[in-house]
Amino acid sequence: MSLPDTAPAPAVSGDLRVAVIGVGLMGADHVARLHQRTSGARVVVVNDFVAAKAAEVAAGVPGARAVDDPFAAISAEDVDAVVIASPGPTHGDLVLACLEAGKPVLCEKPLTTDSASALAVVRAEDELAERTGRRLVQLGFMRRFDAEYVALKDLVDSGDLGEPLLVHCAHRNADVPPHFDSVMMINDSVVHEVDVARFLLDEEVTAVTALRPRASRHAVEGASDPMLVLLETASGRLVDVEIFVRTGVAYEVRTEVVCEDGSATIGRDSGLVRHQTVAGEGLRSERLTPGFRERFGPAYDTEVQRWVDAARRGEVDGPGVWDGYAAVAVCEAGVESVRTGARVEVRLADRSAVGAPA
Ligand code: ISE
Repeated sequence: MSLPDTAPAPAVSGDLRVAVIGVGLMGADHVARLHQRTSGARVVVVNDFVAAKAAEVAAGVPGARAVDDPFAAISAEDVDAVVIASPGPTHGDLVLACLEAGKPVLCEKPLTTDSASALAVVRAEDELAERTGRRLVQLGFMRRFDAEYVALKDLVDSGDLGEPLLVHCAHRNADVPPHFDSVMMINDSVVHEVDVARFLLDEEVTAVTALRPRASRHAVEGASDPMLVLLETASGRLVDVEIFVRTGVAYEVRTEVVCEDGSATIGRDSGLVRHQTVAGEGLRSERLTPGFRERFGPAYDTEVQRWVDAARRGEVDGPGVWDGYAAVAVCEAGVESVRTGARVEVRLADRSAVGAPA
């Protein structure tokens, strides 16, 4: 691949003109978000491997057009920046195309589907940053923009609770599609806790053990649902993740950090608490969040707005290419642990050897 010799156009004075690649659930959400709730941006190009879907989404956004080829969408002259929300296996090549075109990109997870190709993207962006002084890739780890996670991170960083020692996470979905197996439970779901662990603790995950207890009768054939995934960090902290994707209840994402002088929890859904007598029994109830788009809707809005603002300034303001690579490498170890039942060490490249962040 050939990267641009000169610095990519650093700042955009008018609206950031965005191409959205992949308009399934998440991509269509991003189109609506950019169109309705984001300032300083407009969607000009929409692409999907189902051409009719792209045409339908584009038709709902004045000034947007559908483009059949994702690479043509990226290189289009009137496109300043790109959102990638297509299936994971397409991400690596699309991100490389954005680097080649010198365009900022917000890529949904995963960066790529294996650590070797993810590292190649890290190297490509490092090389570009060295020559142009500019980074272009942001990963869609939206929890870093969620008000509760930000408050938790601020508290941990403040040192008020002392050193963090353990993190307990629960990640439960009411239901997922039939093809969602144990591998997807790691790559699509636990990947968020991997990023949360790295975000909250500011260190790398070095080993993963996936424990497969008795499966729920709702688990699909061959899948281990629920699982307990244990992450070890470089300084010896432990993060346990309960992943349970067919609870039949609601979307429950809770994180508790246990520190030397106290602990803190988020994700309790503590909104309106209702007291009522039903069938002669006094009940107290709270509404549980139905799904991740409801739970993290405001976080996605903040993420995209900050991405747009930063891209217009010629900067990246969020998790970058290394965070994407580290998450892929940890999940790769996690998948190996699911398959072998063994504790698997994460084979992470040396950050300094591939160049520090600009
Ligand atoms: C989904 O792909 C997501 O990214 C959600 O944030 C996560 O909670 C869910 O488990 C995944 O299936």
